[in-house]
Parts: sequence; structure tokens; C-alpha cells
Amino acid sequence: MRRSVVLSQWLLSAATISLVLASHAFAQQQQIAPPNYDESKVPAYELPDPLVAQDGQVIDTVELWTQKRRPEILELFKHEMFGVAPEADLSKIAFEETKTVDNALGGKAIQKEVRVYFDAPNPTPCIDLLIFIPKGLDHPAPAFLMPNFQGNQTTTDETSVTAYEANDKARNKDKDLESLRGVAKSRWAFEKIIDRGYAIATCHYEQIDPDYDDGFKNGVHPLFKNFDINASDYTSTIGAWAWGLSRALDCLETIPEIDAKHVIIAGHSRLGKTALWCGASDERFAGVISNDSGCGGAALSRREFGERVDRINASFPHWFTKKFHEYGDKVNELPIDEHELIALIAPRPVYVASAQEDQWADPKGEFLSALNAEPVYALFGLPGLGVTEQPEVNTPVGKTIRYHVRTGGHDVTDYDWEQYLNFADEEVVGK
Ligand code: GTR
Repeated sequence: MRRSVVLSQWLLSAATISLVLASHAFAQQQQIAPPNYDESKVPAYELPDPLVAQDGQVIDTVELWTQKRRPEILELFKHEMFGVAPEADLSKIAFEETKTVDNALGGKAIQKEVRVYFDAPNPTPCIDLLIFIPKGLDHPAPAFLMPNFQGNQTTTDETSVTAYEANDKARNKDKDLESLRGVAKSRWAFEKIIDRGYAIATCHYEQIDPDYDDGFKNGVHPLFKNFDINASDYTSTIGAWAWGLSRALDCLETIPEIDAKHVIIAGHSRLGKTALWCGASDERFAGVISNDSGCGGAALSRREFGERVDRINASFPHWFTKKFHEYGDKVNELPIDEHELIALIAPRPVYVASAQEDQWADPKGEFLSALNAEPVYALFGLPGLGVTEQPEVNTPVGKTIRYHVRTGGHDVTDYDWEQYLNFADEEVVGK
């Protein structure tokens, strides 16, 4: 009798404690501070040194960087932020050319559409790559690979571009996707890109993994043999998008008109975060462009300016690992920061771009990441930004590491493309 009273009292207090803990966690979740846009309120911080190994060894040669410190930092980014590299059966990747148009973009380009199957012979998951290749070149074309947000048909008015068909698991399955033709065309300077002698490939990012927290069921995750929902470092959705884009590069490698040794991975916003991780982890990419990637991309987490780690994890729980959720209120304990994500790209060229009105993405934090990646490029004898203060608007700076902040808001504009094409010419293709 007495024992059961004690037991029920214990159960009651255990229930009370868990209720209190649960409501505390709930309260904490609700207590995400409003974003800070005041430079004077940026906390003091010390960045992890990319050139000091975890055992304290100073990294002062390319060999030490490549053999020791780079692998360490890469592992940290996997375990803390983006998740482990997927183990998938690459023999099930297959490509099918679904369309070729010989005179696209006013006759300047060949348009190809290639379906990349991730689990052949199963029809899904797959991505539909839209590729424009300049005509009349006497060499394979260097290329940009840049995923899109709403489907290939949104990137252009060209009616030859097949409208993306949402499968039944897609978020936008009920939308009239044909009606979206051309809605994002201002972000895709296709003619300019073709005129400068570059190919461009794009696909809808949610064909790789739908962009919502679905318990990692509806995209490519079920194909990853090492995916463990209970692991703190499971492959996140950004990790999955990056993996899918590497498969798109596998496909580009099979197209003779494309110079696959000169493919630049580019992305805007959440896809800028993805481009950085994709380029950092897949060294086949010859260059990387981060357009307004912000928190979890180029912006330093420790500045806690604009969008912060606690907020991004609350809004987009699937983007990063479970482990990354632990750092919301203690970013100073992160063993990495975003300058090291850029450093992982060295010695390959990288472009970090910001927009003046895009304070949510912390333009200054994006600049400071690029700046603090310089010591690693310097090990290779490579230059960097050439300035120590964020430049004036519309004033691109740098060699190998480039940066600009343009006027305007969170977007990809012709101005941005102009700079990316110069970067591609001068840094990637080396014309
Ligand atoms: C925002 C998010 C940003 C950025 C952006 C986008 O809502 O807070 O980190 O990724 O979305 O991808 O457009």
C-alpha cells in the first residue's frame, strides 16, 4: 500500500517535472529574440582559426592543410551542420535525354533536357535537368549549374522548356505549374550567359528533396543506406540537395558539348547555402557562387545579425543536422564558423555576393566570412579580397575570392550575372 502511494507520488512528480521541462522547451522555442539589425549590438566573438588544428598544431603548409586540417574541418561541417555524406547505390543513377531543341534562345543555343534517375529503374525520385549550350563553339562549353526554386518553366518564357510536373509528394502538387512559366526569368540571364560562351544547367531543387519537414520520407533520403533519423549527424535536407547536384554534375560529365572540368556551382539564398556545401564537399566543381546565402551559408553565425541560428533551426528544422539545433543559444560553442566553409573551397575560386537591402542575410557577415577565409587561400599563394573593409555598393572586389554588395534586395539580378561571368572568365576558365 505504502509502496504504491510512494510510487504514485513519484509518478506524479515525474509527470510534473516532464510537464515543466516540456513547457520550458516550448517557452524557449517561443523565445527567439527578434532579429538584430544594429551593428553596435553584435556580440564580441572569436572565430575558430582555420589554420590551427584540433590538436593545436599550426597549419603552415599546403600539405598540412590538405592532409590534416581540411579533412578535420570537413568532418566538423558534416557532423555539426549538414550531415554525413550519403551512402547510396550509384549504379542506380541513370540519365535519359528527354528532349533536344537545336535552335533555342533565338537560335543561339541548343536546349537539352535530361532526366536524372536516382533509383533506376524506378521512375522517382528524379530530377529534370534543363541545359542550354551555346552554339558554334569550337570547344566544350564551361558551365554554370544552378538549381531553381519553382520549376524549369519558371526560368524562361521559351515554350520549348518542359513544365515541371510535380509528383504526388511535392509541396506544390496542386498548383497550375504551366501558369508559372517565366515568373522567375529575371533571375536567369540565359542569353547573356550563352553570349559569353557558357552553358547553364538548372533543375527544380524540390525534385531532389521536398523543402518541408516530412521526417525525410519524400525525397532521396530513403535511398541513403546510412540514413538514421536518430543520429545527430544525419544527412540534412541541404546535404541531400548538395548530393543531388553532384549527381547532376555526373550527368554533365557525360555530355560532350560540356567542359565538365569547368563547372561552377551557384545558388541563391537557401540554394546558396547548398552551393557552398556542394562545392566544399565535391571538389570536382571548379568554382562556387553564393548569392545572398545568409545564415547557414556565407554569413558568420557568431555575429548573430539578421536571421540567426536559433531562428533558422526553428523555421527550417530539416535544413541542418539535429546537432546544429543545439547551438541556437550558444553559437560561440560551434567548433566551426562559416569562413571555414568558404576555406574548404580553396584553392578553387569562390564568389560571395550580398545585397544592400538584404539585412536578413547579414551582408557584412557574408563579407567577413570571405575575408576570414583568406589565410587558407594565402597558404596556396593566392590573393583574396584586397580590402579589409566591406566595399561600397556595386564595387566588386577580390581575386580568387570575390565579393560584392549590390544595391537592391534579396534576388539574383543581371548585375550579379555580369560579375559572375567576369569571375568565370578571369578566375575559373582563366581567359
Ligand atoms: C528565408 C530564410 C533564409 C533564406 C531564404 C530563401 O526564409 O530565412 O535563410 O534561405 O528563405 O531561401 O529564400
